[in-house]
Amino acid sequence: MKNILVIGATGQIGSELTMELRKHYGGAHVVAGYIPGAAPTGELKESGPSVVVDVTDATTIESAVRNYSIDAIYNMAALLSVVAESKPALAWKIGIDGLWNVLELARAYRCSVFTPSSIGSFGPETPHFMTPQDTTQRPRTMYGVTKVSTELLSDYYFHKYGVDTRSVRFPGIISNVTPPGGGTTDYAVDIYYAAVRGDKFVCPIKEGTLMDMMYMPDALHAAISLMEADSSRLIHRNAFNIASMSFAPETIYASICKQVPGFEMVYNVDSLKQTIADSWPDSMDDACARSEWDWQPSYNLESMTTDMLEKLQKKLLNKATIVSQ
Ligand code: AKB
Repeated sequence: MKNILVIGATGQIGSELTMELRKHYGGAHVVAGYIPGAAPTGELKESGPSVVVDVTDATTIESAVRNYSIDAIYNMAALLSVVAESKPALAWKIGIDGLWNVLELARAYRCSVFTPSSIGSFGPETPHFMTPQDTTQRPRTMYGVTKVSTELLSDYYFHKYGVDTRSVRFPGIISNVTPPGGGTTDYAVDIYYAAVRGDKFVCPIKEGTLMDMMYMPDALHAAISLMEADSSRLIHRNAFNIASMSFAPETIYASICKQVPGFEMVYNVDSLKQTIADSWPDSMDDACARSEWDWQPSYNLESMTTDMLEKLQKKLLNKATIVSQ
């Protein structure tokens, strides 16, 4: 059985990815790496080992890799797009210096590595409609610069040293478990919380702005199935376009209104978020992922909305009951 280390295991994607990996490989085989101050709690803590791993400190990664005989690393540590614009040096340190540490250890200990890229790796000169797998990237955000560098450095380690690196370009990820923080696509999560709480939603993104989005179960499935894919079929590696839905704010709002009549949304556009969103694809072409490793999403906007509203209603109701006791 494979032993896996998840770096950034208490973050938005890392927390759910760790639990999903534990379902596949067994709790004892999946180590949750977290930074001091963000220790796992609840099920994440109880269901398997956890250890302090700071991606910027190679010694902490190395001791986890040695102590747990790690074969595969999911490197989920990153700052999201908006926060990276206010802390560019830190975004580089975590995203690239951190990746360097991971790749060097993967080379020494023969681990495979998954480090996600993003729709943020594209820029204003990228073809926006059905963005091809291989095309102009040239992002103008620090987040995008780190993501393109991630793709290039990961491919470099594969070609030069034979390190088994693989990656996908995640769209905005929507989940009801751990909220995102500091991303451009966060509005598509926040809108569901507002609907379930009965609040009016103030949308920071302009009407008509299309972006690729994906429900968390599909994102987890993508990461795990790519890492399990037959390497002889992979023509690309870092990183595959993956897509399941693309929508603008008014479309997700309409989908929620079908189930929450009377829900209100107004616009108060955030200029930084809007500039970033405008530079990203409207929709990506994921034909290479479909043909090279059989990628296929399960959720569309309607089925995601039904599931999000149901899960959040339960979650927020439970919280309210605990607070009132
Ligand atoms: C962000 O908005 O920064 C992220 C992303 C699309 O990579 N969710």
